[in-house]
Amino acid sequence: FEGKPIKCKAAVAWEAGKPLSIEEIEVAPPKAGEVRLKVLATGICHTDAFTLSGKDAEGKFPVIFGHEGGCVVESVGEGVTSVKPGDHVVPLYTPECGKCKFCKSNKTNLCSVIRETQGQGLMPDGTTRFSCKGQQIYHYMGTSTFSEYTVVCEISCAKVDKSAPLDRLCLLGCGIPTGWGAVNYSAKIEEGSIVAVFGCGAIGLSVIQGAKAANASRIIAIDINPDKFEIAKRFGATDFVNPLDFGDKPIQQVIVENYDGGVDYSFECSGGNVEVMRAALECCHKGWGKSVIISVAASGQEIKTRPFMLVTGRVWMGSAFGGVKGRSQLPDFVKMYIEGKLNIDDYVTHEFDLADINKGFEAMNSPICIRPVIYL
Ligand code: AHE
Ligand code: ZN
Repeated sequence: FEGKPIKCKAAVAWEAGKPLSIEEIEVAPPKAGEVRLKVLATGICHTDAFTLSGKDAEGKFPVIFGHEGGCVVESVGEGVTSVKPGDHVVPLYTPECGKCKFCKSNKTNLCSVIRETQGQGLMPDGTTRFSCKGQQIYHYMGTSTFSEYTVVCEISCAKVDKSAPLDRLCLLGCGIPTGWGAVNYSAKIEEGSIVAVFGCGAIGLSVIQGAKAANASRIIAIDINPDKFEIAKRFGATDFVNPLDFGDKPIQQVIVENYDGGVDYSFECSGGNVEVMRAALECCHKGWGKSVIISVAASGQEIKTRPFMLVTGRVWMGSAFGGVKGRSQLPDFVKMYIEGKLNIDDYVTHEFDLADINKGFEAMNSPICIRPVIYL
């Protein structure tokens, strides 16, 4: 297991709020329980941009971002048995050790054995595998896919079918399972449900796909950008509501009035707007409506509602990575994709080479952008 360091290119974020810079970095060999991956393609998620902005309470710099990777195993550290060189892997920011209290519970996917060091940008032994110009570079979300090579834990590797293209499977690293799973694993909606989706980005569209797969009777796409409605329709939305069409009237009131008292389930995919989170809860039907918070709000933000909204039977919950236990369940998503039951291709609205990764971040601000895919 005496692997050698690899020199390669990576997009390094030296400090918050600055563009990424393409650097030659050194990637140390994987230690025990670790795997070194060649990254072929990666998506950019709003969470990468969010942490780059400096608003993430856990943000550390310098760092290599990226958590939607399509990868091939280059080498494995001591004791690694579940993957071997040449295997195709999607790295997981929510790992699955299979042994901890969380993994043993069927109520959660939040495996916690490496969560503390992962949040500090470190591998479990408290060090990093990346260096550049003599400086240590932090890992991000246990994945760091904006690099030609990365090192992740074995428990963070979802092995995937080699017959599906990695430049599409990379989107299974975050956006698609997060939305689809929130519907089918976290909320577990029933057939015939009326569903409201706040925000039609990659997460919202995945909620829409998931709700359609679950045979929801109405899927209401809510967005302040009407350009989103055509794509939402393609993914399965049946109704469209633009809050800007109703002046000062709170959108929750519009939904409650127009949908016979409100929706059975709402999913908040707004990109961290706490007012939208409130609206999503309050548009739920009295007695049973359930609202799922999915998006990430800036450090210091808080949600609120009248307690009466909960006393009268609404439920407020959240979901991370769609409640998906990655190593055991990501292969199901790959199967759905191969069988034509899960749309991934239509998410890819922009494509860039690593050298142009900052153009990918700029594209994220465009209303027609769902996901940029970066080729490494
Ligand atoms: N670090 C932030 C919170 C970030 C956060 O909530 N991350 C989501 C995934 S975002 C994917 O694009 C998540 O799943 N979190 C679960 C976890 O264990 O981090 C903060 O507020 O400190
Ligand atoms: Zn993400």
